[in-house]
Amino acid sequence: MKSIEINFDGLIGPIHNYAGLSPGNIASATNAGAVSQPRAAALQGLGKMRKLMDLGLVQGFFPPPRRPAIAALRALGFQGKDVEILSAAAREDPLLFNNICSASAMWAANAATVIASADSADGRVHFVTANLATMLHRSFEAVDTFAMLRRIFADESSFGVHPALPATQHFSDEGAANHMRLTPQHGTRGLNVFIHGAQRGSRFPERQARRAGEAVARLSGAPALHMLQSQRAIEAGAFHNDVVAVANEYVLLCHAEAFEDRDGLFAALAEAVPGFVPVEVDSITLDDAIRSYLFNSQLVTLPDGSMALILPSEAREHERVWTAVEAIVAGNNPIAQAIVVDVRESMRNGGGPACLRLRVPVTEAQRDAIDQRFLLDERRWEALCTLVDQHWPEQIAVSDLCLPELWENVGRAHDALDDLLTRI
Ligand code: SUG
Repeated sequence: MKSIEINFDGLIGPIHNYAGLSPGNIASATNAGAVSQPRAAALQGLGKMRKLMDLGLVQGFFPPPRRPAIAALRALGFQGKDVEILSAAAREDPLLFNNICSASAMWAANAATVIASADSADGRVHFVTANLATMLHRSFEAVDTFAMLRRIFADESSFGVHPALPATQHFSDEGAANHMRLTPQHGTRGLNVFIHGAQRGSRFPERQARRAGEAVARLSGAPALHMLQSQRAIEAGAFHNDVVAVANEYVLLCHAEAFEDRDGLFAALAEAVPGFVPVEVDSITLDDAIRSYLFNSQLVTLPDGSMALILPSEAREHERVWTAVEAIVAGNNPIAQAIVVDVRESMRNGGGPACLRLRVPVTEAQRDAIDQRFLLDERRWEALCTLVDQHWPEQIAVSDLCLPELWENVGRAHDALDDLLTRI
């Protein structure tokens, strides 16, 4: 059966800001306290979506959850009207307050792990919502993400949407950012590779537990391989595997130091995946990889069967990295083009092109079963651009987060989005 992959990008929310909430994510720490540009950020994200549509790919989007996350504050005992709750939290616990103001749901690669129907035991596409248990600000996403996935993928004969695993270190789960599916082609049974961390005394948190991948494989019945991320990569700032590796169908593009047991992984893939092509890069350092986000590219199959790498502009501006990109494109592998996109506002929080999207492999029938409002065509894309232009704030400083005027503006932007979703 013909299958395609749909990229669902997180629409960057109106409260996008730089509060420096992710230790181990070097861009987030470096830009802490900078002034953000939510409108430009969301338009950059929409520009990337448009580029993929223009390449002939099917593109979806996820609406941002409402922020500040007042429901999370209510669950923590804050009471009263919305504005009273926000004022009390901002006054009594500024750190918690910044955490409930994050627009981090934009990084849809962390929303869930997706198992293709060709791999699952019951022939449905499975989504296991990520608990994002390691970072407080990200842990608030799971409840909204689960509800959103149930809404968009509501057809239970096509899709199985699972709630998050228990939100503890034992099962800490950052979703598809630590999952790679290797297969001869999208519609064929593949091997699901789950990359995890471990408690190794690293200077940065190891955010993915092996047990999370094991649970996802059990819940979906998918053939799975569990491999350890290299400690050096984590210590260099690769807080998710998708900062040092990306796979598409039978191709794995990765940094030479991405995995603890590189030889074991390559041998297993050569055996399990007919036609497996590794494209390993050793001409740049891990530090180069993390600064440029070369491996946080989207690797996509174009309608003519060739592959394209969708890279952040930071990779184009880095001399050694761009030389490596030119060698990849000229090399003996299916990657035929390198296409540069500007997602700088997201990059400054450590989110490149691949972080901003969740890949959903579907058959034609499954594609039709998706809530069509969330699949973009020209008209919907234009409508989202107009919405952002009219309602997203131009700038936010971290100190603005506690201003009632900002809460009102952001609330109106979310109301306008909800209204658009009833008409789109
Ligand atoms: O979880 N940044 C995100 C970036 C996620 C990137 N995703 C993937 N690699 N798939 C994170 O660290 C920064 C938010 C702040 O500091 O305000 C943040 O959450």
